[in-house]
Amino acid sequence: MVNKLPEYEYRMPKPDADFVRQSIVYKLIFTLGVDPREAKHEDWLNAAMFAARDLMTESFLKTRRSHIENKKRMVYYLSMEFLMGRAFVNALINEGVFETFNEAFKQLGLEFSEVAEEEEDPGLGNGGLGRLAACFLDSLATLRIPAMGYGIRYQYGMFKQEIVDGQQIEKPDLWLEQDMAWQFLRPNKSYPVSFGGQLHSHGSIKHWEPGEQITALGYDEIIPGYGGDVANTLRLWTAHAGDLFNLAEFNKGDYFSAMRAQTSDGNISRVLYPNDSTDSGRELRLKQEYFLVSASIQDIIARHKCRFPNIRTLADEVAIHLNDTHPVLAIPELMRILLDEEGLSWQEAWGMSCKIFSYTNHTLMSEALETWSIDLMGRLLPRHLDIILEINKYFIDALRAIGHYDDDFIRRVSIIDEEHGRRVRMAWLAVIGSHKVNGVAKIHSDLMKTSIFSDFARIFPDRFTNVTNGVTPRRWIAVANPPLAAFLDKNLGEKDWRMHLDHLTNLNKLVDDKKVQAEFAEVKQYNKQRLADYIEKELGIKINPQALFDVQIKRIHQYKRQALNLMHIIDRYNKILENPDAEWQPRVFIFAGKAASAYYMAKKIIRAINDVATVINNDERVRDLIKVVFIPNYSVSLAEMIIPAADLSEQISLAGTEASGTGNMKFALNGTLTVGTLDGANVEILEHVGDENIFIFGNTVEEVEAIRRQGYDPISYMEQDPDLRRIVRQITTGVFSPQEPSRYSDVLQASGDYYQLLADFRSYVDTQYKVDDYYRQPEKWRRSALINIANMGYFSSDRSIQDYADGIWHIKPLTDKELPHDPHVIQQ
Ligand code: 26W
Repeated sequence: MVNKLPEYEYRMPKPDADFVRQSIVYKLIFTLGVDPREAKHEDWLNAAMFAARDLMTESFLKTRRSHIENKKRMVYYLSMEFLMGRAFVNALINEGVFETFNEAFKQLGLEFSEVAEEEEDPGLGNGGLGRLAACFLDSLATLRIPAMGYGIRYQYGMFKQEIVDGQQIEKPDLWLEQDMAWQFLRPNKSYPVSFGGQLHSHGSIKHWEPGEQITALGYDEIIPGYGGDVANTLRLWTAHAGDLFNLAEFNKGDYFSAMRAQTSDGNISRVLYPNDSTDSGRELRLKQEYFLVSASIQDIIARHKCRFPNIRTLADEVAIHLNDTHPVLAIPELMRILLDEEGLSWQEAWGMSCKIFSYTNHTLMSEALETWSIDLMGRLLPRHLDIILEINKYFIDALRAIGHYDDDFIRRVSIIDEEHGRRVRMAWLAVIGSHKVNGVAKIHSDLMKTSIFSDFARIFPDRFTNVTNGVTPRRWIAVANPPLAAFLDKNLGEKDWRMHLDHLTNLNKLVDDKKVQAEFAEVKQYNKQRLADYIEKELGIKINPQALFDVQIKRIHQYKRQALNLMHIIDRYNKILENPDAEWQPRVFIFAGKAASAYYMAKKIIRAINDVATVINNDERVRDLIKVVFIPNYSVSLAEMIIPAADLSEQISLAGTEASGTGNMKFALNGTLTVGTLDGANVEILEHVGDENIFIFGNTVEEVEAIRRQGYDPISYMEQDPDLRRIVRQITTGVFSPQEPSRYSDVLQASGDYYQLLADFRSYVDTQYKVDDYYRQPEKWRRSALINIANMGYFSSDRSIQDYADGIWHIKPLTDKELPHDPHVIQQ
């Protein structure tokens, strides 16, 4: 007689290659309805993703259940951006089934890498802030911290960049056309989000009668932790076209006009704002921010109510983290629900709210600080504006009661800026409404307290803290650089560095070992060849894989100073032509990055890079001593290919402008030496690797400030430096744009050299010659590269997350005991 299975049990065969192969074929036929004989690579990928998802689903459901059953305190990470990159290979590695899938693909006669390449790269973020959120999700799951991410499922992510005639062209990113394998639609996770309408007061009781309403629908993405025990959730909200509903017209009985109301600005979750560091102040963006926040806070409260009887314990059970100010409306939204729907008093609600929220600042640049006009806020969110004004009133009353703050001070710290046409300062709201505010690198957190938040640091000295950023070694070594992972496994004699990156310090003992150095050189060479092949195939440019690969990949922005890099290239070009017989170190200069579509200067920089590349790459006298390559459409997957191949990492922002940087960490972790200023996390990288193993140049923050105080005079640097004069003359007179000589005639005047390129030029170029000398001593170079890797343990995002969990969220991981032992899915 056959044993009957308990009702809820599913017997999952052991996932060996044979089973995985069958599972892939099963998914292909029965889930996707594709005949294996006709299947294309993308069909196989889709089928394999469904097969892989099955393997993760058990830990995903187990994790959820253990959060509920053990009543774990949870942290919710709210972010307008999650730059996840491709999911498939990362999931296989974290789940421990990468080899098995490889074998299954072999059995199917498929080349694994070719199929994996088919995956679209979901670009739901702009740059550093979005990628940090993705690294953090990986670490939260790996550290088994009870956590959930909340974001927006944009229909169009970051635009695709094409380069036409040297210039950036933006094309829509249709990432959703591909597949749904990785996300579960949750039709029961839907919430109404309201806008507009009227605010009625009955004494102190407020009643908001919204004008329109849309529905936020949740999609859950599985975030597998490394090791396979725990998988967390990233919940992304979407608003379907047609969901905008005009309540007033509906109430008048006019069903058809109400349905038609999906008008002017269309669907709220349609598109990611491709803006990095400028607040564009558009109404749709404010709507998106509120859409994220309202759905998430409603969900958080619903989840709390599932587990606990009383809303008054909310602050004991949840922490909510604000990734920059973009989701800061979460504060008035929570207040609104606690006051208007739960009936709490202001004091109770505010006390809880401050305990619940914490906020990370990611930039000091004033143009990135979000403000919204009171008019717009009042029209779109009348009740929230009312609450913000109330928060401000309580805050200012309390300051006045203390007595020693003058009117000017109070004007400066007021949430309402009265000087630029009455605007709500979102960063002020974030600071006042959070119990902790952190910067993302030591220098940035210090500057935060002396610059933008100096007044608040006086009022709340204990509120400000630092958590230096980090990156996940799973994606940035294990996925991006398999040969380096194998090298580390072998030479460290363990695989645990993936979870305990500080184990890399053991490599310090081996940095003088010539055999180890040679093995590392082989890894680097392999990656350089791979990139060279890509560049030749995609761009038709042949580069020398023995040359020094000098790489600057990041958003194009004036403060990041891609133009300084370009000036060095031009100087080197001039010097080679002047002195062709000197011993020149061949270099390939590689750039990649997107410019915000409305950022004129950034687009001009891209064009200038491509113009200079055309002239130099085609000048036979250069004899391949310099090649300049701009790789289009920078993305997480491109970074995964470029970073392992780099010899030199350009981190050359003006001191005081780059909050942290995380690319700098990814490069060093992959054995790339940095040339950089004392800015952001470069300062801490220097502390960890030692000054012989990094090339630091340029003015310090103090020097930059002193120069500004005295009145910066770029012309004086040109007067002292004939090389610099020549470069500026060449650019502005059209040496690199002969078809249009005036193309760059305005660049110096237009910017006034705000980011002090000319002040740092000499120091930069001198340092670059030191780089050449060092590179010509391969043993020394490799030793330094290994020292860089060995001392990157601190820059694991696991360490950052541990810092947040201990110092800000006060949250504990799931223990072995807390993972449920009665799974429905029985592994056979
Ligand atoms: C309102 C538009 C807008 C959009 C994005 C303003 C500002 C932003 C971000 C703050 C820009 C950003 O990504 N900042 C980067 O955050 C990284 C993670 O902390 C840091 O490593 C980078 O230095 C910082 O530029």
